[in-house]
Amino acid sequence: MFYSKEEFKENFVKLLEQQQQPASSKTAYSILAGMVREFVQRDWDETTYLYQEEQRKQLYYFSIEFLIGRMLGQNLVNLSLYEMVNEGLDELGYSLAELEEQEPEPGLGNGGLGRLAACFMDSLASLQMPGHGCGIRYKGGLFSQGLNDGFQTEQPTDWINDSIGWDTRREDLALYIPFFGKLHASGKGPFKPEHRDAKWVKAVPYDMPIVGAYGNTVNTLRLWQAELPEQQLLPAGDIDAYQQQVETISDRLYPDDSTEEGKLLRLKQQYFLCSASLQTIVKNRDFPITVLPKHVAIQINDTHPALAIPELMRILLDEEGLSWEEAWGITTHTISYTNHTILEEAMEKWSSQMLEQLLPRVYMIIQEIDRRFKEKCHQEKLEPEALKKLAIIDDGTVKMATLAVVGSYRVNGVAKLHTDILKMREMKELNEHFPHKFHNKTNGITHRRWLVKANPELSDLISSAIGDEWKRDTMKLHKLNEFTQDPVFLGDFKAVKQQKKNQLADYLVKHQAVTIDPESIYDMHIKRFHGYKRQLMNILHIQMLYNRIKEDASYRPHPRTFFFAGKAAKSYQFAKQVIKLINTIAEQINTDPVARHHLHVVFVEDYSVSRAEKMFPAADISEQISTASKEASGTGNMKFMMNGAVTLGTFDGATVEIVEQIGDDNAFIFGLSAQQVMQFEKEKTYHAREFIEKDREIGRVVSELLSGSLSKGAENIDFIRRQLIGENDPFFVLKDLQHYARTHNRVLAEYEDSLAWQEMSVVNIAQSGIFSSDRTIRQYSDEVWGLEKVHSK
Ligand code: GFP
Repeated sequence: MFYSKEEFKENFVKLLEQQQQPASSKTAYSILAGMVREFVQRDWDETTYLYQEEQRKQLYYFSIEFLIGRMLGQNLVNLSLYEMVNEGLDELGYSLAELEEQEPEPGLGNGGLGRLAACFMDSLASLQMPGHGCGIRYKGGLFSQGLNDGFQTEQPTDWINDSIGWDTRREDLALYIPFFGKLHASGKGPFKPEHRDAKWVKAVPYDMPIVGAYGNTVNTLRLWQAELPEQQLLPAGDIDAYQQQVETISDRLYPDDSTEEGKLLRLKQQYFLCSASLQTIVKNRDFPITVLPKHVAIQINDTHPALAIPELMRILLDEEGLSWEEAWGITTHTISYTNHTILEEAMEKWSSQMLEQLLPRVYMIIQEIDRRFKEKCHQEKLEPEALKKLAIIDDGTVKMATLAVVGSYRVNGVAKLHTDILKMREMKELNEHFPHKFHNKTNGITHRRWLVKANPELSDLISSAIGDEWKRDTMKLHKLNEFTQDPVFLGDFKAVKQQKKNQLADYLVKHQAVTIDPESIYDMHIKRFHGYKRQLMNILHIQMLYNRIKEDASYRPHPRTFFFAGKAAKSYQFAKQVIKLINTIAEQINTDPVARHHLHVVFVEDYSVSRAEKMFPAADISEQISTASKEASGTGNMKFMMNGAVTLGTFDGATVEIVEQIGDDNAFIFGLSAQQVMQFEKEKTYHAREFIEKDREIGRVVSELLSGSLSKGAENIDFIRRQLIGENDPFFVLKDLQHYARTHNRVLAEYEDSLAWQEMSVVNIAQSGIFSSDRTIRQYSDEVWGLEKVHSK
């Protein structure tokens, strides 16, 4: 333990001296991380003890992803030790930033959904609320991304073997999960099935401390690892093969589900997470099971953990011996559900046959939930179409979103627009059936990582102007509104932004051998690759700009660097082709003797939390250009805003609420509205071909694309061609393209007026407080979970 800089230095040096090897950065990192881990342990034990002692209600957040990022720096920030340790190390000749870079980064998430879960963990602990995460300890996480000739490559990561281990193995809490097998009725009386010939998997929890700021709360993120069970539970046959089968359960996040085998593996992962987490909650309780909802709230993050509903029913019925009515009452007062998307493809559906085979008892319970719900709906005399929509099991598939709504006590969308669309359209029938279930909880982000940690220069500047109360209460950022016209403050802000831009430029030289112009405008489109997120529209616009520079000698715009970063799912060919297209266009532009002085396209490889921390603070422009109605919320939009980037986007997701906060004058909004998109979808009156045929610029760029000159061989754009032409451009890329281009021109003109631009940036920061995940968590707690603050120093 250390409480002063001198004490820290003394301990650190002592531990260094005990090392056999020379003191590399890696060794120094391990020593420092070990010291912080020890620091945290005492508070962690105390928090755990207090939770048991006070018997306060606990929240368990079930999520297939937790994109937590590196822990060392954030833990130091939350412990208020960052500056002290930074100075201490500096005096010893070490750089804390460099040591932080040594930490292997867990790739336990893909995009916004997983990062949201991580922000929520931070907020729960910092608000001193008893809330814990339950997830999977994927050995390989998501893949790490590389580029080969502009194509995405995917390599497994190995964050576990390389790690100092923030997490602790809890062998004492290991559990066993049955898959496959057959059910047999046992004894007389109520049906009590015996599960025979099951294939057992051992679930071992690894607990990770989640360190809260401003107090001594340390919550737990429990990640389950799948292992071979003990001898007596092993099946007959080839044990090595069985071990391999078992271990794949916690091997990768989102295994390829284009095959039946892949689908089965995903289903196994989901049940593994739900069953292990629920079994521990029920087993380790110290209250009667009938009062579970008084002591426990479970939030399911999207439908991946929706099997928690039938699994909790199974435990209550078969292991606790409750009646169906009692069990259903408890389940539907314990579990609540967050929906993150309305995209048809992402609304999970499992084949009944597969479910029945893999999880016979759970499937039987789903059938009974469905039967009872259908019976109720029939009594309401609904139209057959409505009945079909309300069915949980339909056409040989189980609709997980419907199951999640029926089995939860509250259901929420993640931004106002998204919740409205859920209520009015996607889940209209369910909302009518359960009128009080649906509510909105607009997402948020933790300012502790995305501003205090990622941008200490800006944090200091803000504190120098308004004091540092905003760190505890981000609504206090409002006070910055008094500085939006202050030329000195605006000048200081500009200098900080420049510093962050320079830092990113240096980082890219070092890590990707890319040189960019720090004086250029940094325009960033960073998120997972998807058709609706419209990276394609962005790159087609860049190609239009290039064509204009080549054609018109008088068009020499302010230099801009366009950044792209994000991963495409392994089997998502369209998205992978967009990545290739971006890199092909990048090469053409970046090597052009004229164009390269005005445009630069950079694809930042292997996007991760730590890279994001370097990018958000350096951005001038935040691209939020999804097809309106498709992006449930977005959280990158909030990270950019908080760092003073100005939004160029559509009226979609939480961007609508961002604009509500800052006013129309402080953002650049373009394109179809959600209403218009939905109208076109309904009436089918949009024809992409007309844009190709009638708009000269669009026609040109599309023909360049289709002729193969932009793709180095037309076969590389098969899927893009299919989407734009064959499927009539379902994301309205060509429809919005010209409006997007005109809006870019407006952005450029405004950027030239430096003071006005800084003013817009500062208004964005001043109004960003409401998008802190602390606000979101308070709302969940007040309106859904009923948690109480536990203790503070
Ligand atoms: C998904 C949705 C986003 C939303 C996040 C968190 O994120 O609109 O902000 O969940 O709710 F699409 P991605 O996984 O797509 O990034």
